[in-house]
Amino acid sequence: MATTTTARAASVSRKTNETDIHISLAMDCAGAQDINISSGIGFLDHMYHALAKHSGWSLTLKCQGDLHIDDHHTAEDTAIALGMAFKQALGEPRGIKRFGSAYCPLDEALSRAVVDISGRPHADINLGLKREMIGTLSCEMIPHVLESFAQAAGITLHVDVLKGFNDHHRAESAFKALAVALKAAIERTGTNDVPSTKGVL
Ligand SMILES: [Mn+2]
Repeated sequence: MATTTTARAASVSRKTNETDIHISLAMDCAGAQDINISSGIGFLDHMYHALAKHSGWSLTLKCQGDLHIDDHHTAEDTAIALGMAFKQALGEPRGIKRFGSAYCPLDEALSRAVVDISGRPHADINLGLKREMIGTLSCEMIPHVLESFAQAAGITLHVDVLKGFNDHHRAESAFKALAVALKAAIERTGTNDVPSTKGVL
């Protein structure tokens, strides 16, 4: 059976009374990536940029959020919309490796991410951040961003920061590990197989 090599891409718009988000995601862009992130929260942009860069994605993410209240809705809703875009771009999980894992260091910090494109959303996130904020992003929102992404993407995700003194490094190494793990999990096998004993994901 012929295998599909259709470019995996999606656009998502998500508007509520709290946020107005537009995302374009293309997954197979290594070597020609175009990344343009503007959430209104600098450190969140930095994390999404790292995620896109090390996943090999092109990603445009624009959010107009209610930052006059706080960072919560913007952080959560951008993660939900990105998860929706991921799921939509991937389409039926056929002909991919399904599992991916990675360790990424950033200087003294070290993170591990393990991904299963399972269709069963589950997130177990342990970042161990000590600060209240990094820039204008609440540290409590950083695991919530990863949980929200996993929920919307329909994936199983375990992220653990294993070492590190500096919270910026801890968070960034976590997003980089996630990126590398996702890149592995969505890698094409060259078959059209559904990677499950059930025959469906
Ligand atoms: Mn950094």
